[in-house]
Amino acid sequence: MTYFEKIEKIKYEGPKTKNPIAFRHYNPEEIIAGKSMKEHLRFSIAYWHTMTQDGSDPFGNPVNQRNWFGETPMETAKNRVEAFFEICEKLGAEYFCFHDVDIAPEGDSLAEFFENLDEITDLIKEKMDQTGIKLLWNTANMFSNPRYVNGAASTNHANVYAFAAAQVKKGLDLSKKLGGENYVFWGGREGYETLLNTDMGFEQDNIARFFKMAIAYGEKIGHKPQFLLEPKPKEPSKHQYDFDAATAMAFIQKYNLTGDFKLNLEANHATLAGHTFEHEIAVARTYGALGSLDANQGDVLLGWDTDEFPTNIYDTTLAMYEVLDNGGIAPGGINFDAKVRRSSFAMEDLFLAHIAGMDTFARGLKAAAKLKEDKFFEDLKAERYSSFKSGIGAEIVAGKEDLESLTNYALNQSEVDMPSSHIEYIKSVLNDYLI
Ligand code: XUL
Ligand code: CO
Repeated sequence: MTYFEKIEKIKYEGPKTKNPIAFRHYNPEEIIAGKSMKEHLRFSIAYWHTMTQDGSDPFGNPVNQRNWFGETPMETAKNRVEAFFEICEKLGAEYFCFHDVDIAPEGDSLAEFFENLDEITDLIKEKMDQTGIKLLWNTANMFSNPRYVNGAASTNHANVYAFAAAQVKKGLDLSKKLGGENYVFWGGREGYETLLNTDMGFEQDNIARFFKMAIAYGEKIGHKPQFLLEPKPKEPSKHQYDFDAATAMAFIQKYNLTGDFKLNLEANHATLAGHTFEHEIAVARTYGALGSLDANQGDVLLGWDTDEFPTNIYDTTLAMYEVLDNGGIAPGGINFDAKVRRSSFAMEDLFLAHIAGMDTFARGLKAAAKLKEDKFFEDLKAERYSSFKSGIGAEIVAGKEDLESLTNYALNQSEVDMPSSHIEYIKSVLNDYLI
């Protein structure tokens, strides 16, 4: 059975091709900076946006044309597995990610949901074995069901906490079954509406207890994927606890989760928090906690999570530069947490959108590798901080100075002659790497 009859396996045809269903920049086996492009990029397809998103918005009905609907929710779920693996294979994406509710219907009870998950993951496992496609991460959707109206691990109701725990236990069992390399916690509704009725300290302690239970269960079943926390400042909560990378790191450190948790950073979440994507990646990298990336982009004119496919090579270049500086992203990857625009409702748009995203990251990788080879940023930074390499600067870095010794030093200096940063020139030269 094929769902995309007219689409063959996507090939690299080079920048000059006029074939829209071909890569113009992503050439999986091409070696860049000592590794193949596919090893650098570790592309992953998100089950939710690709398989379950229907194109509806608060003002409009579903528009997406999809050919996998069956007679029952389970039949649809099974068809989706077939169609999904066809997409991954044809795109040459070697990883995928899912929420529990993306792959199987919840049914009428938690027990029925778990049975459905078992049945569907049997199918998924078969497909993984046939194709070699791997699970980058899975996660539990603990924000859509009405019970999670006040959060999951931060809920005010202990029974809700138990339901959430059951979903995560199941998620870890499925991660073990499918060999998941990472396991994500995105705190969909782990935040608050108003402090008037919220005990923030208690809720955060409960979230930490929840994570410790997940770590303990992973140890018990002998399967410990890399746990990842995905920051986002708002949406759906008015204020989410994992606001940004720095806030998430403070949480991880406060509760002694450093060895077990890293971060999954998403471009549009960064911009919602008032940061660039590269800022968030750099924060994680400097903490030694860069885990994985959710690739997408927001719209500068809109203040919400539009989850567009990444097409901005400036952003992907600076993101990939951080990844190269980190020595790579594995065992994480680049997961397209991105959805086609409402007016891109045709089946083939799923391919066109992913090709656009993969090509944009490929261009970013190539530009970042060239910047690295030329020591573009290294030289700039070496020059900028050169006063700390010798003399008083070297003494400061070696921890040999104190406020008194530095006061004596400063009193004997004439006013500092600060050099200009020439920022505009730097940006102009950087542009030459992008085209
Ligand atoms: C929501 C979001 C999620 C997480 C997984 O903005 O990014 O899809 O990636 O729950
Ligand atoms: Co995400």
